[in-house]
Amino acid sequence: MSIKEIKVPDLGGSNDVDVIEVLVKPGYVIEKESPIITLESDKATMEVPSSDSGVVKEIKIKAGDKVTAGSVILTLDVKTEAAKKPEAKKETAQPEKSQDVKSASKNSVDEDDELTESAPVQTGDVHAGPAVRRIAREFGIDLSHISATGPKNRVLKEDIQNFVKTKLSQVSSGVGTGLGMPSQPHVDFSKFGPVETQSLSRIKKLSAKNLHRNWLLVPHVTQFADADITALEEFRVTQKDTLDKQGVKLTPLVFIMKACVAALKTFPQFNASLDSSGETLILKKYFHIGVAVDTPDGLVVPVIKDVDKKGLKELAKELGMVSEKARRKQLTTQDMQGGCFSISSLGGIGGTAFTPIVNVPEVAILGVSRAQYKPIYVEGNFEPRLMLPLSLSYDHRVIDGADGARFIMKLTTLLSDIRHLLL
Ligand code: CAO
Repeated sequence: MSIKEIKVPDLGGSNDVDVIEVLVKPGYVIEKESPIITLESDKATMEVPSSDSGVVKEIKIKAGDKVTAGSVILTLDVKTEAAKKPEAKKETAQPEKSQDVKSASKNSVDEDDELTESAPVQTGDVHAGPAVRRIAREFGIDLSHISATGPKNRVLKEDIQNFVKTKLSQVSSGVGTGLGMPSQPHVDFSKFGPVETQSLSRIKKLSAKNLHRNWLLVPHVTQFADADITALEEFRVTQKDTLDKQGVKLTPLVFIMKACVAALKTFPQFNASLDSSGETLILKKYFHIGVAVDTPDGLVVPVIKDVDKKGLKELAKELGMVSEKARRKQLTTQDMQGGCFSISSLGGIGGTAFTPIVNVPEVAILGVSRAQYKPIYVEGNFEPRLMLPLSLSYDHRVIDGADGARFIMKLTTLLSDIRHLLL
């Protein structure tokens, strides 16, 4: 092993020149003439080539430092065999400290990239070194589209990597592919204040993808209406204690599920799916209702099967079991398949209304918000009535606005007098 210091060459008389970027790390195998640092003076930006080949041992400077001719940049192990043939010897050159050995050979820079101190590499508004420009050229990336995070607004290699990563993730999530969607810019938020990064849970990643697809695919319309559930609530309260003792929680949701089934029977186009060609409607003769459940890991939508065939108590029991299963992460794929129509109830939390996203391939979804007593004008007088806000989103390719309004009015009628549910 022979350690050699690699120093800053003559800078044409310039002193205290800024180090903008260090292009190598300990463990890198470099060849003579490989660019190792980028300097920037008032007049020019230049990449300093190594005066020897070898394995980088220690970096003596960092971005932001100022250097003069003779300043030590790094130390190089010039006798390591790997240094002679960097590509062939990459693995064997794994250093004692198991550092990552990478090649930073001269080949990584185009023949036409000037590496001398006279090389001005700032063109237009974009500020980048020759090696970065070469990578951008290879990927066909216009540097002006990249958010620069380097000193003095300089585009770094990491900026190109982040740009490519963002683009690839957008392709896999469907953004920017054929829909003319502008892509989300990459922003370094840490420039504005302290930040923390958290990776999304598996459920969140999955639902983000589905929600985004559904949002883009379906022309949504949301219709709102309030249902008078004063009588329903009176009935529920009379039953609640008895059922509580049996471990069954009777909430307004099970009544809403039954009302939805009755409305789906009246308006079969809501109990349907478009086939994948988008030209045929498949009408379903069964009534499976998806219920959105909030879990610490994100939103899941288990499906309660054959709601038309089950009573309120049975439904309440099943809903309790299934939401518990969801929160314990025990739902199976089968538990979440086969839904005809979904309900998303935020009534236990609050809020006045929201616009739920249709759960494709279903064609409609009901959002339920918190019921409130409101003064309602009844036969010449204001009466306190418990009003339940409903938000029906539907796929306008399948359902006309008039049918959307009819469906939600049917729901309000059914819920305002639950005897209708018996018919
Ligand atoms: N108005 C007023 N009170 C309501 C109500 C409403 N619309 N809906 C429920 N409540 C009451 C219940 O009666 C219960 O009170 P009591 O114990 O006094 O009876 C309380 O609020 C809590 O209800 P709950 O939320 O535990 O039960 P639920 O049957 O209404 O809902 C479930 C079950 C699983 C749907 C719910 O727990 C849940 O996860 N909701 C969130 C769904 C969600 O995240 N949707 C968003 C999807 S879009 O991102």
